[in-house]
Amino acid sequence: LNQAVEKSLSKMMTKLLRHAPEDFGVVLDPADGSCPVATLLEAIQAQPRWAWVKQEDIEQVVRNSDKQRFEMEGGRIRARYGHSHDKVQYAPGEPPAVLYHGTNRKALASILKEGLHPMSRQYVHLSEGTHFATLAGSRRGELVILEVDTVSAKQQGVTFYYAGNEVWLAEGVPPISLSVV
Ligand code: HQG
Repeated sequence: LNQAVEKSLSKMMTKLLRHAPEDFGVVLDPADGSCPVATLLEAIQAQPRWAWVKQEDIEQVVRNSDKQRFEMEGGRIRARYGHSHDKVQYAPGEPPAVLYHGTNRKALASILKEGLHPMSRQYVHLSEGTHFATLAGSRRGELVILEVDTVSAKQQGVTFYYAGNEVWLAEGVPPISLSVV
C-alpha cells in the first residue's frame, strides 16, 4: 500500500470502528467495541472500491498508524479511542499526576468556564505527553495545550480510563483542574 491508499483505508476503518458500523452492516461488541478482523475485512471488501483489500493490508494500516488508532488482538480489532457511537467500556486506571489536552485558541474561553466536555465523542481525550495533544490541538487553529491536574480532578469525582499508547479518557474535566501550559 502506498501512503495515500493507506491513509484512505485508515479513514474508512476509523469510520467503521468509531462512528458508523451499521453503515457497513457490522455489529461491534457492545463492551469493547471490537469485531473479528475477518468481519471487518468482509465489510471492507464488500465495497467495490476496496474489493482488493487483504488482511495484510489491514495489518499494515494498524502497524503504521501514527497515533496507534487501532488495537488488534486474538483475531479481533477495535479503535483504541475516538468513538462517537456506542460507549466503549475501559477499565478505570491510575493516571500520572499531570495529563495534557490539546485544543485551539477559539475554544479556550468556553473550556476554562465550563471544563472539558466530550462534545461529539464519548470521552474527552488526554495524553501523558504533549506530542499527542499537539497533534490533536493543531487540527483546528492556533494550538493551546492544557494541563490537567489529575489529583484535583479525582477529588472532583473524575474517573480516568487508559486507552493505551499514552492516551487517557475521561467523561469530563472541571475547569478547576485545568491550566494553560
Ligand atoms: C473542544 C483525533 C468548547 C476540545 C485527535 C476539542 C485526537 C470544547 C473539541 C482525538 C469544550 C472536540 C480526539 C468546551 C472540549 N467548549 N470546546 N467546553 N470541551 N472542547 O475531535 O480531543 O486523528 O472530538 O478541546 O488527534 O480534538 O481522529 O476531540 O478541540 O487524538 O485519530 O472540542 O481524535 O485523532 O474535538 O480529538 P474532538 P479532540 P484521530
